[in-house]
Amino acid sequence: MLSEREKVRKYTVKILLFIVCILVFASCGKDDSDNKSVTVNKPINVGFSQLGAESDWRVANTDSIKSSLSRENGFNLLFDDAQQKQDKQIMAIRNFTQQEVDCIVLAPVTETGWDTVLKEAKEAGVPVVVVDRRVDVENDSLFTAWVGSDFRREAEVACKWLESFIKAKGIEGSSLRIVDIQGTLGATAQIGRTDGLADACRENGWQLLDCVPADYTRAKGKEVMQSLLNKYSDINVVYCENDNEAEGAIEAIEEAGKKVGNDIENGEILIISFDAARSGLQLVLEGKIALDVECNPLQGEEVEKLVRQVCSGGRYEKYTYVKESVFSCDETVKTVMTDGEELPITLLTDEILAKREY
Ligand code: GYE
Repeated sequence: MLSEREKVRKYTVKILLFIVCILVFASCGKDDSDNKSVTVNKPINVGFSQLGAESDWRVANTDSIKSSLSRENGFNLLFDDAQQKQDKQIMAIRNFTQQEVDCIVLAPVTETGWDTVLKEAKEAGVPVVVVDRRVDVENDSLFTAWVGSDFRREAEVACKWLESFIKAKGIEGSSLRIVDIQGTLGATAQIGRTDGLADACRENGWQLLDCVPADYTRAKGKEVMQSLLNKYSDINVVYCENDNEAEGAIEAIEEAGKKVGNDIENGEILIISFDAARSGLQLVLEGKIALDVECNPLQGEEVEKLVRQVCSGGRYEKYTYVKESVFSCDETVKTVMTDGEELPITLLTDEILAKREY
């Protein structure tokens, strides 16, 4: 028989052992969950070099990418706005590389001049995802992937529409007197849109009076249009390489006492534009922009997907094109053929405009 003292001692030992076990288990559990939270919640560090904030398109593009690469989605985003200056972008990329981010996202202002800094990023093992415009580098392995639009195709769509439009109205191609208000020289969007128009003018016998850059801004678009109106008295088509330039050009035309619209046989000046941001679409609805070819800035989701795949060693496409459509205030042309496909021209309505996010 155990003595009372012996019994108490045994119980005490049992209780102590039980407490020790609980503590050991609890601390094991804690370590485990801490480790897990470190692996699962470790944010992906991304440096995003955006070229500027020159247009509604650009602002929408920045917002879209920022909201996809957000904290809630597991990213730690370093953002740099280069104010349309390539040297600022080069500095930003160097900084991101030195900080050893997991990935760099680059929206480049122009195509050339990236070889050295992209080599530095590559040597440091930092992948670079290019968005919107392209980089023209000696070796494509200097960037990991690209997502954006086919600017040359956008121009072809615009020109096919113009070709069909004047044909339907019985207007001679040779009577078109076109000016091109270009984007930032050397940007992929400018190159594609300018070249597409130049080729169409050559093929169709349209007169291309002048091409002048306006940096994709409303202020410059207005300034350039004012000087073009002083130089040429009989412009009947203005091809603006984005909506903000179109806004400025329309303002200049109206201030000069001229009218914008589709009736070029009766002296109206027909405006073609790109982007189809809300401000541009508003002008389409008012009949002031005849055709607005959409350029989709909502690239955040694609960029997020790419960055995740790149950082986790998953599979991804080197080039991804975003989806785009075309809007007009006029029903004359219902579709245009592009790349063997029939692309519908959407007649703009209040409902469509109301749903526009940017
Ligand atoms: O059309 C313009 C912007 O590169 C597609 O840049 C982009 C262009 C866009 O400033 O509005």
